[in-house]
Amino acid sequence: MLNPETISASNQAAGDGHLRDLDALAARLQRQGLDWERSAALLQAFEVAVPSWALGTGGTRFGRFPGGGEPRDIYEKLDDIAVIHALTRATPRVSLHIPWDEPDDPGALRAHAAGLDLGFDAVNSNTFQDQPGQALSYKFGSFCHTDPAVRAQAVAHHLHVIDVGRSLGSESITVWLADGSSYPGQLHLRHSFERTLDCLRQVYAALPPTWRLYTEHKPYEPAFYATVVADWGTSLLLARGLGERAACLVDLGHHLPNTNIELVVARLIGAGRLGGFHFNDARYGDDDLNAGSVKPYQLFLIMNELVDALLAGVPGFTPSYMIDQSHNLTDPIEALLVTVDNLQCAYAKALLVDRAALAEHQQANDVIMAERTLREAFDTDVRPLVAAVRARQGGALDPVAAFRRSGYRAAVTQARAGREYVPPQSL
Ligand SMILES: [Mn+2]
Repeated sequence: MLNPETISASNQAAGDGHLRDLDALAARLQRQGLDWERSAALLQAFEVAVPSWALGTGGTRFGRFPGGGEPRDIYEKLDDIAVIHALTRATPRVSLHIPWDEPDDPGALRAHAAGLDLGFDAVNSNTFQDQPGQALSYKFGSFCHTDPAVRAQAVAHHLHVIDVGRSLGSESITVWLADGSSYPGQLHLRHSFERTLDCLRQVYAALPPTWRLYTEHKPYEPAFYATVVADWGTSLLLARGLGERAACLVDLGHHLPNTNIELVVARLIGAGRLGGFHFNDARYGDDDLNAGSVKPYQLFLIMNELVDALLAGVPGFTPSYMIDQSHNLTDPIEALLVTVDNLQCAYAKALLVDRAALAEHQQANDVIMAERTLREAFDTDVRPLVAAVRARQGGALDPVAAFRRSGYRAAVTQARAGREYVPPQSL
């Protein structure tokens, strides 16, 4: 656990400069007629789940370069997530992957999490790999497979994941399917979709009444020719084919270059089927970089759609926010702290958009002023506001600085010696 005195010492060190910056920002927002306290309250309500697979060093096909003190089991992963939550006050839930982080005793894990002030978000299934001792292979797909016995095995796995999630207190399941074909002719395109929908119907029928089911689209990889759930349109077809509690998850890295992701988000909100996000960033493909690191304006424009829907009270708008990243070069805890900060800053900027002015400019077709209204918010340095919101909940003004001051990494590097971390692939 992180010593709370570390956070206050770090905040003390940054205090003077922070207060001057905060005063300047408050004065600016007041001049603009923006409601500072309302924005702060909405920002404080922004929460994002941390995936259980992001706490160790990831890797690529070219290699993996592990750092010190990587968590060796799900209990140690929760310890690390508790540190992130203590510093940011914005990550109170864990998104668990089955079987990578399947607990032997879900009740014990749930109690351990509660002791750390953590709960559980969506549970994630895995039918994109074969597990030791598994009867049938997913080499040629799971839900889309031509063999009904493989499909039945994949459905049974999902029912098991729901069972585990139920004992942990989760209320949703995320299904990411690697199903698809790498060569033309390999799969019947229509039939493979129908088989997938049929399997998902069986999983949906087993959902506890309060649960939601999310499907995540991905244009390519590991299937290189035709992925069954290749795009948001297919994901929406699945949601509509299942029922009201099925919705679409948008992984920011799962789009082809130049895709207008904020438009995808707006469409899914309009359809009442935006389930949530896997936040990350990408320059080329599914890079799994820190959210907001490469395309911060895109992240802001996505957040702008989310805040617009929130403030408009769009019916059924209850998205679930999760991170999905791989950390190959950086300390995973620090990378996640940076991501949470980037998400909070983008969200804060979206909260500061003058929506009344924007609506007027749109109505009047004043293109220059409409775009300028968005840019005005994006160009505002909101870091003092974000830091203040964190600090008033007991978090750190500068989470990375506080983390480095804490000596946590050095301590766990000593404490966790002796058993090796087994890295998963990102979803
Ligand atoms: Mn994902």
